[in-house]
This record gives sequence, structure tokens and C-alpha cells, in this order.
Amino acid sequence: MSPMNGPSSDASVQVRGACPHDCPDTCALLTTVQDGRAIRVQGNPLHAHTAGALCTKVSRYTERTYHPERILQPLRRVGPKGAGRFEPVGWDEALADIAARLQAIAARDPQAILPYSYAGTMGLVQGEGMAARFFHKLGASHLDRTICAAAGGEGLVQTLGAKVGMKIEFFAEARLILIWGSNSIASNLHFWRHVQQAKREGARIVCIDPRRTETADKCHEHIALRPGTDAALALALMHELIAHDWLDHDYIARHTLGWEALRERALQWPPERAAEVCGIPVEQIRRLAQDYGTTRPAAIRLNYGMQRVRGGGNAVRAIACLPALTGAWRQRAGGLLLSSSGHFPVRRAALHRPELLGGRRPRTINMSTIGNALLEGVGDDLLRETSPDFGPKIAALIVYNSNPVAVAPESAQVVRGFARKDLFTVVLEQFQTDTADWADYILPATTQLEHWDIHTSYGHTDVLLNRPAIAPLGQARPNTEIFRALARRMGFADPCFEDDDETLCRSAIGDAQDFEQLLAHGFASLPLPDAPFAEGGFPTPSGRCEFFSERLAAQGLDGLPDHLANHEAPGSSDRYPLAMISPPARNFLNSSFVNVKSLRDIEGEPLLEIHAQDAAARGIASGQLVRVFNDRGEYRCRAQVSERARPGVVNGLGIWWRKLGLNGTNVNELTSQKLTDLGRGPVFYDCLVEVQAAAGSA
Ligand SMILES: Nc1nc2c(c(=O)[nH]1)N[C@H]1C(S)=C(S)[C@@H](COP(=O)(O)OP(=O)(O)OC[C@H]3O[C@@H](n4cnc5c(=O)[nH]c(N)nc54)[C@H](O)[C@@H]3O)O[C@H]1N2
Ligand SMILES: Nc1nc2c(c(=O)[nH]1)N[C@H]1C(S)=C(S)[C@@H](COP(=O)(O)OP(=O)(O)OC[C@H]3O[C@@H](n4cnc5c(=O)[nH]c(N)nc54)[C@H](O)[C@@H]3O)O[C@H]1N2
Ligand SMILES: [Mo]
Repeated sequence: MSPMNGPSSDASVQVRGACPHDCPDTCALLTTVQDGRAIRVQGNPLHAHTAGALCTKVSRYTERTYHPERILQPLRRVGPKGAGRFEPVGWDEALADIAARLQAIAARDPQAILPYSYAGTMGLVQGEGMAARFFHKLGASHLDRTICAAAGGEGLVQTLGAKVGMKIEFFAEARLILIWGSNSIASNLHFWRHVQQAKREGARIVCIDPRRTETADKCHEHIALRPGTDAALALALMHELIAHDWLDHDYIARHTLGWEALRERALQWPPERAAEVCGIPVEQIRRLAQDYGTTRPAAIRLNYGMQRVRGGGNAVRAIACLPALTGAWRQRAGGLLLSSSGHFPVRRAALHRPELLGGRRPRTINMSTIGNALLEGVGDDLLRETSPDFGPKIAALIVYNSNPVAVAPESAQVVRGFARKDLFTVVLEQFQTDTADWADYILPATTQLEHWDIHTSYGHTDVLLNRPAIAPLGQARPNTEIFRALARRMGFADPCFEDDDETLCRSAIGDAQDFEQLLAHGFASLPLPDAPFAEGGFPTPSGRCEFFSERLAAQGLDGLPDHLANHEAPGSSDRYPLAMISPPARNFLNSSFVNVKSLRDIEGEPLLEIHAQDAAARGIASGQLVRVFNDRGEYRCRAQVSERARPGVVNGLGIWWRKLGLNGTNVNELTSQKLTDLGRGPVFYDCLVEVQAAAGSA
């Protein structure tokens, strides 16, 4: 059986694809198809980063595609909003009605229409490929896609110049690896192989994470700092690098900007001060500084887990300064990786066609505060903060590749927004999610096995092509096809609305020759140097690693990185003494896969990990049902008294579907719509709560 290309109806064939999910690993898939049915999804052994292995979730991809609850025909709401009752309707009728509703709104002001999408698929084509063209032509509001990585991304751009860093495979050669704000075994499994390799060859591995994760269990040391204190730790490390002169003066002089100013800032952070802020022993900081200052090569794997707090952008800035101070970048196994996405030459303008705006400049709405945004201008007295310059209230919402009712912060407000009777909501989905329950129309979307796409990665530096392995199930259509059909109904005549998916794939990246290679092999590596900043050459305005950012200073912000206390710092509230973080559960991907029963069975029930001291103080026993609450709402789940939680911090593992939880809510009932210091990102892990045994629980 050799890998073949495209659907087949008789003998068993293997079709090359790419995993579409929001994960740094971006695996190459091989789907075995027999008689037109996908019977197995495996990792492609020829793709070095995938190495033939998939995570538990995606190796069950056929369970997702052939799930009995797949939405396979257009549905129209019957009964009240949110009741989740729908009737089948033909595509023609659904599209005609949706187009008429959007046209009527657009005639008043197209900015009253808002697309809402994120990374249900990371594909460039089924992501914003045709969708951006549609919304640009319409003149709809822009969506600021901040929900995951905005603060850290901005911190990285301000310091290194772009979302770029070490090549992930070279972590295997490092002698010291700091896994910082990342549960790699759960959320970046293919990176963990490189760590194991390094460990076998004698490298020291340190995990920096408030939670004792399965990754922390396997490291030599775990530094369980308080959430949102990473910048304090990084500044204290700098303090020690300076005090002991573990610095690469030549690298600093030639390839950095703002050293004198940073030095002064770091000297304000002796380890004792940071130990106090971080809630960790001072010896741990000293030891880490010595390891980092004296081991070569030293590599840092940062992940976005540590930037979901008020000071997240500054924390990434501070950490991103470290490898330039020690000259770690000189070696290919030294430096830092948060994201590799900035390495890819994506042709966004060719894909998204901003010229279709025709000079209009629609407003931008932040997806992280969608709860507030939906309540703007509707006279809702529970709206937390109104913006006088908001413009027209949102009259129509078109959701695709996202499940905002489950994943956006402060769900009670999000639900109130979706519940508005005067809001017209269309949801493109594979399943009837918490968000789809609130739709006026649900349009059936294909899964990755049923459509074309092209993928970059934020973990490695390969481009992957996804070919359809099977024909679309039922009446499902790719997102592109749905937007193409809507464009036709709206009378959008521009030829770009006729581009088919293969054409979109071709226009997304590189030149034609690259694409021939993708067609032939399924993946291609970007030609990049092994050690990108060995001789400086950072993509910043100065070409240096910018300890001091003129761009931030020009915006009236601090030009240097600093520690910013959480919005909801422990001790700042009498009523809510516990800090809650809500990192991903291993067998879910954000809210995707929660409805795959075999995976939900592994996770069991919504859980809150709590330290024995905090549990005892509240009379809570392991396995007991608890109420987790603050002024924003209440979430019920099962307590697990566990060493995975540090004292003062509880871990509410995410992100359950509300309707599959214990009281129709999930952990985002408790999170706030406050934003990060940089990038206007959400602060999911900057959240104070109280926990009580739930009445009547066993
Ligand atoms: N299985 C699985 N894999 C996933 C995901 C998933 O939901 N499930 N999500 C995907 C997505 S969307 C993304 S963005 C990526 C990255 O996803 P991330 O959300 O970054 O996921 P993790 O790598 O689990 O990193 C979170 C870790 O950060 C820790 N953490 C929380 N607060 C702090 C803090 O203040 N400081 C520090 N140092 N650590 C903190 C958490 O305890 C957790 O272990 O992973 C992707 N991979
Ligand atoms: N409390 C808390 N909240 C969080 C986080 C956290 O750690 N804690 N993590 C945050 C992060 S990092 C992220 S990235 C966001 C993620 O938020 P989202 O990007 O909304 O991710 P998912 O919950 O996986 O929802 C994606 C949806 O897209 C659908 N989908 C998949 N493929 C397609 C397709 O081809 N077409 C269409 N139409 N639909 C498709 C899936 O069925 C799924 O319902 O959540 C954030 N929310
Ligand atoms: Mo994310």
C-alpha cells in the first residue's frame, strides 16, 4: 500500500494530510481509505517531526469524522434561542435567507456584522482563505484574534522582532532545557521526544510551572512559582547573571540594544525579592541562575501558558532577553522557542484580498471581550464597561472554527450576548457545540479528511498539504465553499470568489515549485539557518535583540520589561483567596474532542485540583463535588486533592463543553474579560476564586 493522492472508491489507499488542530506539532497524517471510507488515521513516518506517531486525540480522528452527532445538513432554529432545537432545511433556502438578512443589515451599516473565528482548523485555506475575502467585500467589522497568543506574540515581536526562534529538533542537543509555562507531554508531545533524547545524553531539565504537570514529574527540577510571576523570576535570573558575570559581553555589545538600562532594571531584582513575589525558595532561583549562566548549550521552551495573565507580554519580553545575555543563541541548541510561525512566508494579501475593502476601514472588535461587545449598544445594564465610541451594536455574528460560548472568558456575559433576540447568528460547525445551540442557522462543515488545506506550524518549520481523503459526508461543505456560495447569493461578482480550494492552496505560500513538492511529498521544510541569531541579525527595527523597545516607549509604555502583578493578585481580595489557573486537559484540545466519548471517558469529569492544605481548611475531601465561585459566576466540578496543585492555587482543567459539565457551566464562568499588558489578550490564568463543598455532595 503506497501513499496515494486523492479520494478513491475501491481498493485501500493512503492519503497524505496534515493535522488541522491548534497545537505546535502540526503532524503529517496518513489516512487509510477503503471503499470510500476512512478506516484509520496514522502519523506519517516519513515526516521527521511526526515520526509516525500521533497523540491519543488525533489517532481517533475517524471517531470524530464519523461521529453519530456530526451535523450533516443545514439546520434552522425552531423554538426559543438557546434551546438547541433545530429543523433540517435545504442549502438553497438557508443561503437565500442568510444572504437576505445580511444584506438588510449591511444596507444600514455592514460593520454591524461580525465574523468570529479562531483555530478550530489552523489551515490557511479553511481558516480565513475565502472567509476574509467575503468579509472584506462585505465591509464587516474586523475581528482582533487575540484569544490565544496575543500578549506573548507581541512580547516576542518587541524583543526578537518576530515570532521566530530555535529549531525545535535542536533541543535534543541541549545540555540544559528550561520548559517554561508548558505542559509539553500534554500539549506539545513531539517536542517531548527531543527532551528525552537530551536527557538520555545527560542534559538537565527544569520545568517552570505553577502546576505539577505530568511534564514536571519527569524533569530534574520543578519550580512551582505563583501564576503571573514569571517576569520577576526572569529579572532575578538576570540579576544573578550580572552579579556573577555569567554574561557574553561580546554578544551583548554587538547584537543587543538597551543593555545599560536593562542592567539597571535587573539590579532591582535580587533573588530574595523575586522569591517573595514568586512564592518559591531563594535557593531555587540561585541554582537556576547558575545552571543557566554556566551550561552550554542552554535552550528555553516557552509556551503560551505563562502569558495568560496581566503581565504576560512583559514576562515574555523578560524571558526573551535571557539567551542574548549569555550568548546562548551562538549555538544551534541554544536560544529560545515560543513560536516559529513568523518564519513562514505566508502570502496573506493574495489569500485575504484586503483590496476588496475598497478603501473602507471597518472598526476592529476584540474576540477576547466578545461578551462585552455583544452587549454594547443594547441597553444592557449588566455590561461591565461601555465604550462610547463602539459604533453600531452587533446585529449579526458569523461563527466558524471556534466555540466562543465555551472558550471565551466570562461565559455568563457571552451567553447573555448570544441570547439577544435581535442578534442574528450563523454557526458553521461539525457539531452542535455550546455555541451552535444559540444559532439561528447551523451550517454543516467538513472535517480535515474531507477538504483541501495548507498548513504552517508554530512549533516546527515545515509546510504541509492536506488532501481530502474522502468525499464530504452528507451535505457538509468546506468553509470555503460555504463562503463562496454566500458570496454568490450576495451578488459579489469579483473573480476571486470563483477560486477553488486547490487554487487557494497554491496562492497561500511560496512559489509554484514549492507546491509541486507539496503535491508529491505532502510536506516541505523551509530553508532556514540552523542557528538563526548566532551572528545577531534579529528582525527588529535595529537588527538587535531589543532589551529596550523604542516602539513601546513611543506608545507611552515601559521600554524595558518589568514584572506586573496580576489584575487579581492573591491577597487583593478578602472574599476570593485562591488563584485559579485553567490549563488544557490532556485528552481535549481546547473544547474540541470533549464530545468524543472515548476521550471524555479518559478525562472522566470536570476536575479541580486543590492542595491538601487548602482542601483541609475548607473541609473538602478528594472526590467531593465542589462549588468554585467568584463575583462572575459559579462552576461545579469534582475536587481532587493533589500535589499537582501548589498551596494557594487551584487548577481547573479545561475546557469542557458547558452542556457536558455538571451544572451547565465550565471554567470560563469564572474567568474575566480583563486584558493583558500587551496585545489585548485574555487573562484566563489571572483569576481569583473561592471553593466550597457543594451541598448534598458525597
Ligand atoms: N492536549 C492538548 N494540547 C494542546 C492544547 C490543548 O488544549 N490540549 N491546546 C493547544 C493550544 S490552543 C496552545 S495555544 C498550545 C499551547 O498551549 P498552552 O495553553 O500553553 O498549553 P500548555 O503547554 O499546557 O501550557 C500551559 C501550562 O502553563 C502553566 N501555567 C499557567 N499559568 C502559568 C504562569 O503564570 N506561569 C508559568 N510559568 N506557567 C503557567 C499551566 O499550568 C500549564 O501546565 O498547546 C496546544 N496543544
Ligand atoms: N479557561 C480557559 N479558556 C481558554 C483557554 C485556557 O487555557 N483556559 N485556552 C484558550 C486558547 S489557547 C485558545 S487557542 C482558545 C481556543 O478556542 P477555539 O479556537 O474556539 O477552539 P475550540 O474550542 O477547539 O473550538 C474550535 C471549533 O471549531 C470547530 N471546527 C474545527 N474544524 C472546523 C472546520 O473546518 N470548519 C468549521 N466551521 N468548524 C471547525 C470544532 O468543531 C470546534 O467546535 O480557547 C481559549 N480559552
Ligand atoms: Mo491556543
